[in-house]
Amino acid sequence: MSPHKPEWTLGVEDACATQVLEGVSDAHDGTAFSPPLRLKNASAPKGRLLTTEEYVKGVLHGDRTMLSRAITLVESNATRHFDLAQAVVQGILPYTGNSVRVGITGVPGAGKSTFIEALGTWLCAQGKRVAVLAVDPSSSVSKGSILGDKTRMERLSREANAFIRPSPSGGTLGGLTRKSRETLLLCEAAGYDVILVETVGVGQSETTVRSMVDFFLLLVITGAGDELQGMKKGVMELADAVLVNKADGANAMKADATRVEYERILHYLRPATEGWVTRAYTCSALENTGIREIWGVVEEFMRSVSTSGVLAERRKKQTLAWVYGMVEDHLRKSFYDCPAVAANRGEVERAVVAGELSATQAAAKLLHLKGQASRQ
Ligand SMILES: Nc1nc2c(ncn2[C@@H]2O[C@H](COP(=O)(O)OP(=O)(O)OP(=O)(O)O)[C@@H](O)[C@H]2O)c(=O)[nH]1
Ligand SMILES: [Mg+2]
Repeated sequence: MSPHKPEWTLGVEDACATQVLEGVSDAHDGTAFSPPLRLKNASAPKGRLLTTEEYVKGVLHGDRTMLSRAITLVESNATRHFDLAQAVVQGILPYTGNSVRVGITGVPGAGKSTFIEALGTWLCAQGKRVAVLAVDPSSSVSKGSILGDKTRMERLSREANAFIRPSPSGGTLGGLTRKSRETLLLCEAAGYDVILVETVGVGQSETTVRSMVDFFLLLVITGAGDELQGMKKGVMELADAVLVNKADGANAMKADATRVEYERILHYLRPATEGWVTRAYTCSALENTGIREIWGVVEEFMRSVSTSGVLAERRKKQTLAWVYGMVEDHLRKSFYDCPAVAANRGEVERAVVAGELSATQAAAKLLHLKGQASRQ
């Protein structure tokens, strides 16, 4: 694994805003972990782990290389990196909380990356610093979807005020959640005003991203007229805005009809955020229309929830949910990893299926085995 500049930087060495690093992939015990990434032009001492203070200072100075290194540390699955990473997160914590955190989801091909490129570039032109992260549970195979977005993030990746980081790869969704949250906090401490988190619209990753952002945007497209039937009601209930993308050319009218249809459905759904009405809009990420308007919606949302106290309450709840999420992950893992449980599971399962044991008795028996093992 080696750090590299993305090839879409077109050889513009100094103008490159992005050092794209691959996610960390290794065994959970850290045995296969590579040494910390060493970046070209790194301002920090090379070849060794830095001290907590060096990481914290580097991140707070907004040093992009140091930010990348701190993220790599947080993404490491090696136990020997864990304590240092946590000390760094602890150190930057007082400097977090000042950005607008926006999650963006949508089916593959909806135009999320193109939209992020358009929005991110526009925000940079407004003088904002923008970090783009991805949460992609499938990235252990694909090496992170953002890494594949060579053409679509080309402009943004050359912005001095942009920082793009692909999804960490490997590990469980729980592990991914922790890493993504901590990465978000690091970017915030490094002074990014807006954090855009892209996630593919499959399964649990939307819920994960919803639980770490302030504003959640659902990007949709027009289909053959049956697009709404395929849309899970659950995802729409997470959204603070629905944005119909690709409203351009011959598709513009259809996109507006789709928007009206979404508005109608949203009317019957529970809003994702107390005191906020989720509405549908159109845009064209390709032609750059509707981009500043949707940012206007985000700003209005932030004003409204900041004043009402809903934002503070949401962030508090998200942090607590994160704590208990980690507790549950740990409990689940320690249960399934318990040798006594593993040794007896097969027999208990057979007995339940054969009707010799009720499901309740079976659960009690396995938990008893776990309890006994923990006391030893
Ligand atoms: N006409 C039109 N095409 C668009 C627009 N936005 C994106 N596209 C095209 O749609 C395709 C998919 O865009 P992406 O940005 O890669 O979509 P994505 O949602 O990030 O896809 P995944 O990362 O695979 O989930 C590309 O060919 C884009 O050029 C738009 O506003 N109008
Ligand atoms: Mg994409």
